[in-house]
Amino acid sequence: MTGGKRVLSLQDLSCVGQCSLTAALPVLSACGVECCVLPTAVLSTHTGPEFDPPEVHPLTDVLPAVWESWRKQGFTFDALALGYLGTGAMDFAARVADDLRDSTLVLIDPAMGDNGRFYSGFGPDYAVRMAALCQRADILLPNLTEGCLLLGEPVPEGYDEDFCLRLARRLAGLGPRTVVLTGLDCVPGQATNLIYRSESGSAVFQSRPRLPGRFHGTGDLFAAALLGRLMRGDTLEQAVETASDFVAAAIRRTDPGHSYGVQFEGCLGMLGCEKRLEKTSLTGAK
Ligand code: PXL
Repeated sequence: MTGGKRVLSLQDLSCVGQCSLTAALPVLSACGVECCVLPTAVLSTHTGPEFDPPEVHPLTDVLPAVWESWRKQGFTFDALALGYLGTGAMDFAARVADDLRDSTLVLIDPAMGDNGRFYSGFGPDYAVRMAALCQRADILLPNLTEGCLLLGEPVPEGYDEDFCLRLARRLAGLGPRTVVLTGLDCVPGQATNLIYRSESGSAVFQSRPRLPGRFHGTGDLFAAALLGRLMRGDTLEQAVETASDFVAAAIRRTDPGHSYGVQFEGCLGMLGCEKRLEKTSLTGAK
């Protein structure tokens, strides 16, 4: 296999829900990146309150055979993205990250909670296992709730930039090279991301006006857009900025009556593929 960048997205397939794999696939494709998938479980919908409790079918027993088949064929990946896994896929995800470690960027979105709480079905034991997995991350991408849960700490109601910086430093202690804390509420009226690099101790805050409302799946969209843009050659700062622009545009585009996710589909063109196609048709190059 030759050509462009190829990533492996390892997370659940919520068949209806505009999250996890149904977000990663279109977003990475729009970035011009090949997205290979390993669904950890098939769910009828995501587990949010907008739906009935979902049908959940973990694929724990299937995953090792798929992985062995790929290993035999010598497949390689430029990046591995881990998201919502479920307890049945934690050990497998650790093994995949270990197998790929030398040549693959590992991005871990420790998807397990938001708004101060665990997602349905997860609890402190899951957070402890996720914290152990985080030592394998090049980039760790939690929201504030997940950051606190990973460290076994209460999620504060109000907090400032200093709190976020201390949280990022302690998350770096779990092992990742870079921590990107997302969707922070540390600057009044703004949604803020913090990029913290462990080696240099450097911290960059990026803020933009906070849009009203809470939306499901925005973390998954952000993670996929960030990774896609990195694969296209953006710096981390540029990639965080573009991922934020994309998610903000998708929220703005979402019909107020649409409750279970954001209608990001009309915003995919922002992610870069179109520009490349335009150039291709102008030059006639492949
Ligand atoms: O968007 C995160 C997510 C992914 N997958 C499933 C979920 C959730 C959040 O609730 O339930 C199945």
